[in-house]
Amino acid sequence: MTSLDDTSKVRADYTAESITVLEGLEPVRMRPGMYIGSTGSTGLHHLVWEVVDNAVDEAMAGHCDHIVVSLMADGSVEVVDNGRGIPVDEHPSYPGKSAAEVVLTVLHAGGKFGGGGYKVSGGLHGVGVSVVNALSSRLELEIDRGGKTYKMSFADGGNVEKALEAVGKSSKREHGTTVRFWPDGTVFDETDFRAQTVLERLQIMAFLNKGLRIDFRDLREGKSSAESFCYSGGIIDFVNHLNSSKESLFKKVGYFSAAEESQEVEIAFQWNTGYYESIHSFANGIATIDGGMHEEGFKKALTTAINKYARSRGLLKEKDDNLQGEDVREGLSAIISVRLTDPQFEGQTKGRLGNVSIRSLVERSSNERLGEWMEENPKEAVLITQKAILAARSRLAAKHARDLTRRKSALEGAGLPGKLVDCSSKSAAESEIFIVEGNSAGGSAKDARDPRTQAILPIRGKILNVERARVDKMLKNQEIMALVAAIGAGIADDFDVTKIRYHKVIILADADVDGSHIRTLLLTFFFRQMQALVEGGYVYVAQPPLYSTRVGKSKIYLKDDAAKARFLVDNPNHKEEFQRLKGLGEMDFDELRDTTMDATKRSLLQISVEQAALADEVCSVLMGEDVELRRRFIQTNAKDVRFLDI
Ligand code: 0RA
Repeated sequence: MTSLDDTSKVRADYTAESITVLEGLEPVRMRPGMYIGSTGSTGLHHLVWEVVDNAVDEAMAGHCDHIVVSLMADGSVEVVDNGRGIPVDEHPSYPGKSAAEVVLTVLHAGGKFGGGGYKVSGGLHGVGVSVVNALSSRLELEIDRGGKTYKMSFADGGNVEKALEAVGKSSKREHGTTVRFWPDGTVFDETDFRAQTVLERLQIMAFLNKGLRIDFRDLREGKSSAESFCYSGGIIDFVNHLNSSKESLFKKVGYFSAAEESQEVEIAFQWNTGYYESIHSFANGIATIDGGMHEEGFKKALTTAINKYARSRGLLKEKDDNLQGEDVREGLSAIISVRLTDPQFEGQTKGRLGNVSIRSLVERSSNERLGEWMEENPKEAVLITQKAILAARSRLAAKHARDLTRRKSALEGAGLPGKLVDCSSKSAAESEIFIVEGNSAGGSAKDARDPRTQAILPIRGKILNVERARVDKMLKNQEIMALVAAIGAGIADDFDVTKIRYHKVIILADADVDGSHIRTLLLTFFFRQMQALVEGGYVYVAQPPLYSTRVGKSKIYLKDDAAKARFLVDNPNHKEEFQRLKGLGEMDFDELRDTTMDATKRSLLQISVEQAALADEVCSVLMGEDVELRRRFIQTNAKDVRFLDI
């Protein structure tokens, strides 16, 4: 029984005279949201997707290889394809009406009527071109089929203005359809199309339909632009595109496809050296941003396949735990594209594919083909497995470190780093920790402190470059771990600012270039791993003075050159020499106390998020992975390549 018969059956069932039977396209105009989601910008663009999907359906059926989408100067949109052309003969169920008229004026008549032809079609958008007609103030149709060109036009939401007529011999193309529509300004909140939105979708359509050329033209006033998308590699090109700004783990992109009677799957995958996973999945060309059964099937199979490989090659030993999904997907870029007859889009935003049958197909085929692929590409397989093993180690190390910092309840003082000279106060609000560069400075700081409220943590040398290191490495670094344990509030996602043991975390480093380097690294670390600490205003930089001089019997300290100049203006007869204080380590403990640590005399700089972010940026550029960025930065700042001057 066809859907058209269904409609008449439902109508025959209506008995109550109070029920108004909606005719033709009326329901669409009454409740546009039901058909295209909204009458805002998203709904407006749905009109384009609908027509393009119909053309792409022709391509999927193997009858079309070129689509041109134009945003016209008069506000209309034109979609030209070289598919079979909408049938023009009389429709069997609608005596006297052409099939084209039925497709454009009967709901759900879409591409599916006539029994044959379409295996699958864009589910969500597959409401039919008649919906586009219903929501347009005007629609023009031109069909080339059987050597002839036919024309037809509609006005005001799908009323036939000019019946279908043959206007001559086909000259421009052998066969195909041109739909041009003017979105109805009385239906939509706005009728301005956004070129970028259209472009992005067309590019994805081109990636998902290997070999299909899709041209885009923006012919609106002042906006002229044109793009052409065609990918001979299909989703393999898509994966390369995703990875283009990253460093791939190996050149090859993995690919396989599988099909059953009413559903098919196509998957391309590659790994990069990064730590994020980016899997994009589609069902009938529609993005499933919340994943669903197809993604589940692939993920499960991938984890199984890599574990199996790792065991069979002895890369994972008997005593080792299995690799987890997140381990094997670290750095993975993949496209999963499925086509099926009756896609079920679920969830609040309809972004999840719910068909259980597709999970089975994807999982079965992935199990088989991923295993084969790894056998055939041993170099790549080993690289992937090693990366996954590293990821697993990193995950375990991170968990271990988090557990450790969690367990070591700060106030008990258990597990505090040996190098920490803690204060006796248990009140975080009045406690301070000085992170001091170098052991000798640490020594004088210990003598100079107020033992009740001031703690000292000496750190040695340059701490690890947190930008380049991965979490597990960072957590193995003694200086970092001492810092994390001393502050006592965890790290990264686990960082809990309410648990910090000191309300002032003070960086105490020399005023020279090395000191500035240490400050930049520490601030970067705080910005990245303890952001709430910076946001809460708990991070400070101590400012030891640059100069000292004698006035009578007492010694006075001057913060910087400006302070020295001011002093000389105020004391024109000052004859004593100025001493430039070199390093913290060279100061006596009382000197350090009076200038830098004594809360009544010192000057502290409270670090803002902006300053920390800047440190992070300087760090990223100077020490990050992007060699090119670093080269450019150094070239453009050649006069003054220094670390952040805080
Ligand atoms: C109904 C049946 C067939 C194709 C189409 C509609 C069709 C619709 C659109 C909309 C834009 N471009 C289109 N191209 C085709 C099947 C035709 C056949 O079996 O020959």
